[in-house]
Amino acid sequence: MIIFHNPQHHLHDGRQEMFRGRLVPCHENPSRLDYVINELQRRPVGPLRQPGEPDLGPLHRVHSAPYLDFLAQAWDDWVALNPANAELDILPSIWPVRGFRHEAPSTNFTARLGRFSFDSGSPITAGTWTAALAGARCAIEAALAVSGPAPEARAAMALTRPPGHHAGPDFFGGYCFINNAAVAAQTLRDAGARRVAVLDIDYHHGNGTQTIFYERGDVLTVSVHGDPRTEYPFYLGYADETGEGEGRGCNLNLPLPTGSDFATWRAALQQGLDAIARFGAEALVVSLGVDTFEGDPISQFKLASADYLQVGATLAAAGLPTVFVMEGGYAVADVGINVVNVLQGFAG
Ligand code: SP5
Ligand code: ZN
Repeated sequence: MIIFHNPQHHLHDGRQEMFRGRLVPCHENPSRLDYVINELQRRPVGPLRQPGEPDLGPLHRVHSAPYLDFLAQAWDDWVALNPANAELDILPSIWPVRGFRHEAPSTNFTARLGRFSFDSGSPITAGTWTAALAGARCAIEAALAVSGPAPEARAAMALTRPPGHHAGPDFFGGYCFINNAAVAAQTLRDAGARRVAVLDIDYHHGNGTQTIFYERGDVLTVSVHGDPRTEYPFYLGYADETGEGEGRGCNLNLPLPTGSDFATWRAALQQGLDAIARFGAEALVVSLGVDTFEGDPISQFKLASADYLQVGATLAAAGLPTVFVMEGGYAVADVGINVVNVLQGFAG
């Protein structure tokens, strides 16, 4: 297992997210990844590398040009409005819901910010773009490492933050800006895998990944997550969302009730893996969130640290070239143990 870690992740460091009527410290903070790196130094699972400068084609095939341009320029635009803004995070406060014009030609920064986002929990900071772009490089490198006629490894990981699975073709939210799992899946396709599966085991539905591939028949998206009737992101992730057009039958949502234990969760995971085998995937991307952990402060499943060893072994049994992509997990001191347990279980 080759691990590509994002050396610039610290540059994304939000101060506050909007949470139940007040601004609270960001759950998604740099210490999360530091805990994983520390645990990997204690229990190595393979070489730890920094990404190089791969071709960014796959990034541009999953996100729109106006969205990427907006993200790249957002901080400079924000500070240009008022130099004092340099001390503040960027948080959206207005969105074009039903009845508004999504393509309105508004040039106002706040208007554009709302056009490209869906929640107020995902601050853009001075280094967000740099950190997110380096994460995309990790995803591309990890996918390339398992690709081609003579892959360097059977499995690789993009160990990065900010996470990605809530980010769609042209929107950020849920702490996510660039959809690293989608970038990895696109890279695998571009490198020759005819059919690719993305298996999202973060606690939250991978709405961004679903939306990016919803009308494509070459990428199966599967997500096991808290039931959106009660859990974030609420407006997507139901079992009746199965894909459209060419993508009909190529999206599988497995929502589970709040409080689900490992036995329940594991049965859903197996259902997802069975669908991936039937689809005939030639490569697998795992959106690895460990916010399914019993101690997670914002989630409601009951997985214990030792369970993640079994999760890794179950994923390995699928027998596919595999790219792990880091997503959520907010019980920060346990994130390292839980992630490395998955990787160690996978390695066997
Ligand atoms: C990548 C990822 O895991 N993103 C998650 C974004 C969730 N943001 C909203 C959090 C709201 C949680 N509400 C739960 C109440 C717990 N007391
Ligand atoms: Zn999550």
